Amino acid sequence: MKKILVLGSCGQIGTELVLTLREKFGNQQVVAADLRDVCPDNLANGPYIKLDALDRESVRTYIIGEQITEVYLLAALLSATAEKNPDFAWRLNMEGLFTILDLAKEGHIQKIFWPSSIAVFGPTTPRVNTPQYTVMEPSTVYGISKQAGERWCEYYFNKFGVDVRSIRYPGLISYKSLPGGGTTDYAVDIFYKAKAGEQFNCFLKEDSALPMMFMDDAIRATIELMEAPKEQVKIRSSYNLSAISFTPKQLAEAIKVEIPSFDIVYNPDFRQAIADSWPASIDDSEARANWNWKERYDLNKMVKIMLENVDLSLLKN
Ligand code: NAD
Ligand code: AKB
Repeated sequence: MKKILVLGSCGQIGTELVLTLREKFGNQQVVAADLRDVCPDNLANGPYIKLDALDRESVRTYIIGEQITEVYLLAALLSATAEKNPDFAWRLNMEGLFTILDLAKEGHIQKIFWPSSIAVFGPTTPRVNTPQYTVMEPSTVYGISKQAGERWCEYYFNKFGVDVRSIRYPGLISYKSLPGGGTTDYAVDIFYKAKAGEQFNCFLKEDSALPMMFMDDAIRATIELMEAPKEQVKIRSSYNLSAISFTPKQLAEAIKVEIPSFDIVYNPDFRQAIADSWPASIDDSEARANWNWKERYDLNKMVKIMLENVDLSLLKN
């Protein structure tokens, strides 16, 4: 029987991933783990453990002792936060991965999910419809760590048969928890201001196009990839995945259809350079061909759902 550990479970992806995995496989089969002492209310329908991804011995003891079969490793520093603390970002983003890859190599874990990002691409990558295989010269510490992680995942698969699966997520948009320090966070923050009836001060330029995805699509893609028969998972570095691409101006216009008084101003900061180094859109034909990926949410559908559901009280926690 499956016993799943989601390490880094209290963040933007983990919160929704844990709940969806529990619906699918049973509450007791999915353990949420993060740095917090106490389980947050929204994950209280199943087991929670305080676990530091950097504490190799504790992670090993827990996974071996509890006979965990699958690990989703989400603990990381995202692009904007990582630029402020590059040494720690490199350490966090790499060491936890080796701990989990080694456990799988030793036969303690059957399957791993490790997320990569569009940040693996860089300023010399073709920006439009970025192919799966192309020039990759990331210019952020976050992107360098994700690219290195991809190489190690593929290496552990080829050399040791480790069943590791990965997606290069675009910017993810959701309302159940707040984003954790990325360059694409503006596309979530904007909804809180729109709903509060306040002006939004955007940290990217109005014409800065980036690949994005509604969280429901991202969670479904993650579980579809993890449940796909092994032979269909032909890429063991990480899959390009796409759904929507838009600029801040296009997003603001879609919000104005729902809230005509919505107002936005643009004051680009250090995150603009990060966005400029990333693709504007992604070619994900390999994911579509290998495991039948297809998105369900477009810009307008996503905007309507976000405006209906963003909860301003989340900002107070
Ligand atoms: P997040 O920052 O919202 O959540 C990360 C979680 O990890 C937090 O709850 C944090 O407390 C926890 N964590 C940090 N250090 C830890 C440690 N040492 N031990 C245990 N837990 C620790 O991030 P997210 O948006 O949920 O992203 C999860 C993963 O997906 C990351 O690897 C990120 O790079 C990747 N990703 C996210 C996006 C996105 O748009 N959200 C896009 C591309 C890739
Ligand atoms: C970030 O902006 O850092 C993340 C990502 C695209 O990896 N959302």
